[in-house]
This record gives sequence, C-alpha cells and structure tokens, in this order.
Amino acid sequence: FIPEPKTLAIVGCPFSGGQPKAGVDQGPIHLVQAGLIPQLEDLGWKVIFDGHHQFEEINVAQDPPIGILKNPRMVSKVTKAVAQVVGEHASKGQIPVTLGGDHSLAMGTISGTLSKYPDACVVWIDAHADINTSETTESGNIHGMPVSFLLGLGSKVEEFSWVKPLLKPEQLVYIGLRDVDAGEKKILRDNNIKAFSMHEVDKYGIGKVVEMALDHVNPNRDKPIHLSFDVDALDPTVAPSTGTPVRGGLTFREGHYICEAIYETGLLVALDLMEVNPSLENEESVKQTVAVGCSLLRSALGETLL
Ligand code: B3U
Ligand code: MN
Ligand code: MN
Repeated sequence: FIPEPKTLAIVGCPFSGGQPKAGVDQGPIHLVQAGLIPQLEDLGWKVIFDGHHQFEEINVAQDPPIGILKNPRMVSKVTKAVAQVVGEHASKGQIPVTLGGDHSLAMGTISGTLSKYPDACVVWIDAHADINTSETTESGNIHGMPVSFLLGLGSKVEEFSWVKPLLKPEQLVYIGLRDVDAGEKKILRDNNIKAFSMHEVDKYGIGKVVEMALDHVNPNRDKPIHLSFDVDALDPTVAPSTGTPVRGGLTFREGHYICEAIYETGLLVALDLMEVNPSLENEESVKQTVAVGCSLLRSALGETLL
C-alpha cells in the first residue's frame, strides 16, 4: 500500500559538474522563476520549496580525473547530498521533484527513491541511455553514466562506493533513445534492459509504447514509479536549450503524453526534470525550453487537457 502523497518537495539542484557546458546549473532557477511553484499549487498540491541547494558544505579543493571520469569527487559528493534530501522527502510521504542540473543528479534522486521504495521502477526518458561505465565512457562525462552506477555495472569506482546497486535491470525502462554509444548498446543487450527508442515510438505510437513500457516494469500497476525526464528526449525544435540536442526526438505531445500517462497510474513517487540549459541558444529558445519544462512537470502532476 502506497499512501498517495499530497505534498510536493521541489529540490532545486543548480549543478553542472557531470558535463562540460556551463549554464545547466541555471536550469532550476529559471524553472522556478517562470512560475513553476504557483502552477503546481494551482493543480491542488501543497508545494514545499526551501530554496535551491547551494551544496555550500561541499568543498572539493582538487578534483583531478579518476581514469577519464571528470569532476568525480564533486559529482559524488553532490549526488550523495541529493540522495539524502530526496530520501528524506520521500520518507515523509512527499513527492520529490528534482530540477537539474545535469543528469548525473539522477544517481542521487534514484538512490533516494530506492531507499524509501526498494521496489520502485524507473522510467527514464532521454535521447541517451546514460549507462556508460568507467570502462565504456569515451567522454568521461558522468551525466552519461548514472544508470550504470545505480545498476552496479562496470568496475567499481571507490569514490562512488556510497551508491548502492539497488536497481535491477527489470526495474528500468527507457523511452526516446536515439543516441546510444556502441558500448551502451552492448550493456543494454547483455543485461536485457527494456528500451523503446524513437524507432519504436514511430512504429507503435506513443500510447502503445508507454503501455508496453509499464507492462514491462510494472505489470500489475502496483509498484511506485520514479520518472526521470531528460529534456533532450524532446526534439530540439521543441526543447532547443539543452547541452546535447539530438534531432528526431519526441514531439511536444509525445513528451506530455508520457507524463500524463504516468500521472494517471497514481503511482508516481518521484520526478526529475534534467538538462535544461538557459545559456544555450537564443532568448526565445530559452523561454520555450523553460516553458516546456514547466508544462511537462504539470502534466506529470495532474494537469489534464479537459
Ligand atoms: N553517450 C555520451 C553522450 C551523452 C550522454 N548523455 C548525454 N550525452 N547528454 C556520453 O558522453 O556518455
Ligand atoms: Mn540524460
Ligand atoms: Mn540526454
């Protein structure tokens, strides 16, 4: 039995250390300034927001690469703090809504969710699989790796030993993939991880894809759901201001449909919106991307068309 929480906790995470482009740390500030909180209150939620996390106590004097992993100590410490905060909100029965920031933060958010709901499933919406290990990553950017840490794949990196491999492959499903590295494709295959790429979205339509995705991770529709939404899952014409745009993405409606369908299950326990970067593209693009971000969150939290 999962009590339906009526309270949201906004976890603003101005963090960019999992990738090289400045500005993604300003994503959460822009989302809140665009009116996200009153918009969610208008849907009937009690919304807690204690300000953006500054990670003040997190001080990493020197952070040379470990192997080729960039900013490993910083990413580890910040995501560990996020896990703590998300876990605390979840244990109070609140729905943590984490605003990124880059997607390395999901190492923290999902660890936090699983600490309270060990049987939760993860629905990961992204152009990318973010499942590189320290062996397969070519960029060394940790935002391309959080899923492998959560699953406990690849050789262990001591700095990240706090991340417990609590996620099992059958608890994870992807939608929207279209830029997956060769090493990642092998990982997905070897571990039998269910993924619906844009090919399947084209073939079956988004309604059927979401149904099949939920049938895989949540066949009886009785397990808590963590939705981790990377805004780059959307087509760059819909969400241009993001660090690694990939053409051929989800339409505005496909993205919103996913959020609406997850809300309709009544099983949502945690939500991430990641990779909004307000320093990329022009002012109009930034406004559009931030507005789409707010609107995806509203859809995942109960806004309906009728
Ligand atoms: N797979 C590549 C690219 C990438 C992953 N996530 C994003 N980009 N946003 C990597 O760097 O691991
Ligand atoms: Mn991502
Ligand atoms: Mn991505």
